[in-house]
Amino acid sequence: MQKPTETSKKNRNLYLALRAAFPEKLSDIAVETEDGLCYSWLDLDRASAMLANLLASLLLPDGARIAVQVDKSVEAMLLYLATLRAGFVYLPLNVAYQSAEIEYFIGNAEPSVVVCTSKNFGWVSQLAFKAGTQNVFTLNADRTGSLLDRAACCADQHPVAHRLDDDLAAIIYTSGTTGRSKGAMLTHANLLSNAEVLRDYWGWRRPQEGADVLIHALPIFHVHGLFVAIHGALLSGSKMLWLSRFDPAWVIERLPRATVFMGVPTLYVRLLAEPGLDRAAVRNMRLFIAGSAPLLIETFTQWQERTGHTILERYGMSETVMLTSNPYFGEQGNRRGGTVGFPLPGVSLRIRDQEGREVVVDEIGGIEVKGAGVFKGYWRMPEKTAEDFTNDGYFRTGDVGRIDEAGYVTIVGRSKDLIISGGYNVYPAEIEGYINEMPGVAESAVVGVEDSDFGEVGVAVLTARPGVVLDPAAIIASLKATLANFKIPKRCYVVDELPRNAMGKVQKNLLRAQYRTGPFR
Ligand code: MCA
Ligand code: AMP
Repeated sequence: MQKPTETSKKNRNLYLALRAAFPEKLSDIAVETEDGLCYSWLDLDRASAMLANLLASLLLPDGARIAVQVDKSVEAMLLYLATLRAGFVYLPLNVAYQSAEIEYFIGNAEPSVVVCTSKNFGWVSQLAFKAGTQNVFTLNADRTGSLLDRAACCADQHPVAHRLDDDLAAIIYTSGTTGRSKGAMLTHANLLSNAEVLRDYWGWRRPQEGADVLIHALPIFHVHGLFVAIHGALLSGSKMLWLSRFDPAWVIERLPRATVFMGVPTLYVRLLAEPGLDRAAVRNMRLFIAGSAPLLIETFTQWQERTGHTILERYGMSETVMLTSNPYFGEQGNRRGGTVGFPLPGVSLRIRDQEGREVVVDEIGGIEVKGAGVFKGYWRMPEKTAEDFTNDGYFRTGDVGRIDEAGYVTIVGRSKDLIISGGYNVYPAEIEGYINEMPGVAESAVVGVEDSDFGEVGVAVLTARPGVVLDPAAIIASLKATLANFKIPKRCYVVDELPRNAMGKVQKNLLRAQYRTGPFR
């Protein structure tokens, strides 16, 4: 066995790096909510210490997972920081998930602690106890619940747990093209290295350099809102104007006091629909960043015309954190609409064709990546992990793209059957699985079609068993009772048969073309 070197033994807990970046004046405001509630940097440190002490007092095993399905709140962010601090593994879950989805995540991840809202405590705790979880706490957006009650009795100092680069910090579940969701295991080094690269690449300003102010309007159970936004602000000591949900009017009201905004394309589309979005509103803004889904060139151009700002589009994944970005600093080049910019420092990105040959400039192929942000593997799925990596260690993203002469990467499609709706991923295979189980359904296909608000939305096309008359509205109602709301197809059609190719495979491209438009939601 290799003897650990001094560097490899150093405490590499991500929280240490975030904490070290807090401004000197800890009494300054770190987070301000839409209700005007303010948290100082000292508050963040003390409250996360109290929560970390609570977690530590539970005598959890090493590597214990802390599963959290709560509404967005500053306290939920503090719980994330506390989990890092105490050295456990954070497992955020979309609030829209319903019981079948939560049962799978809890069964698969076997968390030692589950935190849910009081409203869901009945069914979530039942699922958790059944799966062997010993501790279930509640946390509500109004700062009530057993988690904070218990933490209130804990000390507000906490020695940051010793963690190495390769130790897990978080598991982010991403759905699979076949079968159930996979938990992407992200380490302290994955998250910290990416956060440091983005801090420098996007020119985050330290308080002494004029201080950035971030409008945080994204959910905090996915990479974008939880890591890219929060780490960016904390690692530069920047204040966050915290919104519990995205409301375009709230954002516009805060723009004059802000310098940075991050959003999925739908947020930009909705902001453009507001008459209050003008040059005066954005006069102090430094940077608008978009990602998680393709930003339409129309949105990019309209934004430029209306605000005078050029949106910086970047590209990433739950498995890799951020991979590419358009430049911030002018000397690196222009921000080009329709592209996702250059591979970030430390990211090796290549494009290969189906035969595994690296393609030439402007030729299309599968995007493969390597770098410090690339995850450790899928939780308890070694075969799936092995399948998604090449022999020489590149991760196959499932995205299809090209690189132009100047080095800009453009994503032109996906080899994975995936719909990205308003920045959320929806896997047709999962929805089809549920529809196919419904009485009277012979088979189904779910396809993504263009949508002016969400970018893309799902449409379900299905056939009935002989002699059965299916009601599309009843199919949708039944899905709504089972699945997270953003996964529900916006339209549903019953047809005589699904188009197939010579191999018998459903031709989803034909369905996409045929059902591109239709009676709207
Ligand atoms: C809500 N609905 C949706 C979506 N959101 N339908 C399809 N796609 C969606 N994304 C539906 C609801 O089911 C409901 O339908 C109706 O729309 C209104 O719901 P509501 O909750 O009021 O919606 P909203 O509050 O307006 O939410 C829209 C939103 C939200 C703000 C765009 O979806 C959002 O915050 N998206 C951001 C997702 C995100 O952060 N992704 C980053 C992933 P009904 O009325 O029929 O019930 S991280 C990632 O992708 C990678 C790593 C990366 O690169 O960042
Ligand atoms: P997830 O890991 O579930 O958050 O989703 C990651 C996927 O989102 C990627 O594999 C891409 O398909 C997509 N994605 C992220 N950013 C962009 C972008 N700027 N443009 C196009 N697709 C994107």
